[in-house]
Amino acid sequence: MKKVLITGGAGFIGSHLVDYYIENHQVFVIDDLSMGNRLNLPDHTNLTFIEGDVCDESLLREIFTANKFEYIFHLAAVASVQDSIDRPQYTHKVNFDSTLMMLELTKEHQDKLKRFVFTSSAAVYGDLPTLPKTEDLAVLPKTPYAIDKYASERYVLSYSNLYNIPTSAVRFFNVYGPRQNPLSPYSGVISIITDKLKRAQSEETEFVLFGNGEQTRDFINVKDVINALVIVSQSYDSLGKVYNVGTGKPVALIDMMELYFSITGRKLVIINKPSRDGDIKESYASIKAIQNIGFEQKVTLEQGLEKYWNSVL
Ligand code: NAD
Ligand code: UD2
Repeated sequence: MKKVLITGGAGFIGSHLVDYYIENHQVFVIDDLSMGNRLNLPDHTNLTFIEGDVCDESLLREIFTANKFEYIFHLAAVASVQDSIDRPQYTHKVNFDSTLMMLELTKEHQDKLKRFVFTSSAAVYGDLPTLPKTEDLAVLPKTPYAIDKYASERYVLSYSNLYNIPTSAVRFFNVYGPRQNPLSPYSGVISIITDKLKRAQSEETEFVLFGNGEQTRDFINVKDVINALVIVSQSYDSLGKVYNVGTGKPVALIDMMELYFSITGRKLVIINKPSRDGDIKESYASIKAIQNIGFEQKVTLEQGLEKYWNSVL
């Protein structure tokens, strides 16, 4: 059976990728469970779960020596921007050093490799005003998280050109769906709202709205994200390239909230506060490049919110 390695596979997006591969592949997950959860993973004979740190070179070397992977998806990261601002040295190790180390190991063990895919972020664009964001725009990474994502992404793509290793990268916009951890104030806004709506049945529940709610985001359902990852990993054209992963449609935060309230039949008490420092007013992706290799959005925001809500009831 073909082997797939998914770092960060016990997390939100990684666990959905595990679900995609698990029936027909031998799936290896390495995750230190700092944010992920063992319960996100299926109980399946095709799964090998390794609780460990992606910065642990001897552990990674052992895994690469014992297995020849067809696909490697490097998702493990400290995904919180605020955490990267609070602990830049630590997050640099996880968000950058681990990528370079994995690339070197991949170089030594690439016999069966079809693709190494790195998950970068729309954060690399910073707050430059040009919209929509196209992959060839100037970038302005402004936080340790964004800087490490951009540097990792460049290394990953350069390994394709310099050493002929099959690599690609993706820049996720605002991903939402089941299993996104809502516990940090910097968790995805849809996971925070979902968590609060659940509680709103029995008690009046407050939601702090930063800014006037007119800020836009490109919310993409995790199912579409998995589809995008699979397409990028299988396309020949995507070798050595980076792709935006979004829907191409800006949605105002307040409109998303109204839609969610009407789907659930519940409301939250909105507490208005000033915008967060550095909050981006408008953000959405150009998805022409990924559409050209076969991607199309399948889950509308309405369908995605409905499914998410049903999954938590
Ligand atoms: P997540 O936090 O749910 O998943 C990341 C996983 O990595 C977690 O399970 C965590 O336990 C694990 N991890 C962290 N440090 C580790 C370490 N040192 N060793 C091993 N495992 C470690 O986040 P997610 O939303 O699923 O994000 C997946 C990837 O996508 C990340 O690289 C993130 O930066 C990127 N991304 C996500 C979004 C989004 O909207 N969710 C947007 C842009 C980019
Ligand atoms: C996303 C990423 C972040 C970074 C950034 C780069 C997520 C979870 N975050 O931040 O990692 O890549 O893009 O631009 O993917 N909001 C509220 N109340 C809350 C929480 C959020 O009003 O309780 C607002 C928030 O101020 C923002 C919007 O909701 O205007 C979306 O917030 P988010 O944290 O989900 O995502 P974003 O785009 O700020």
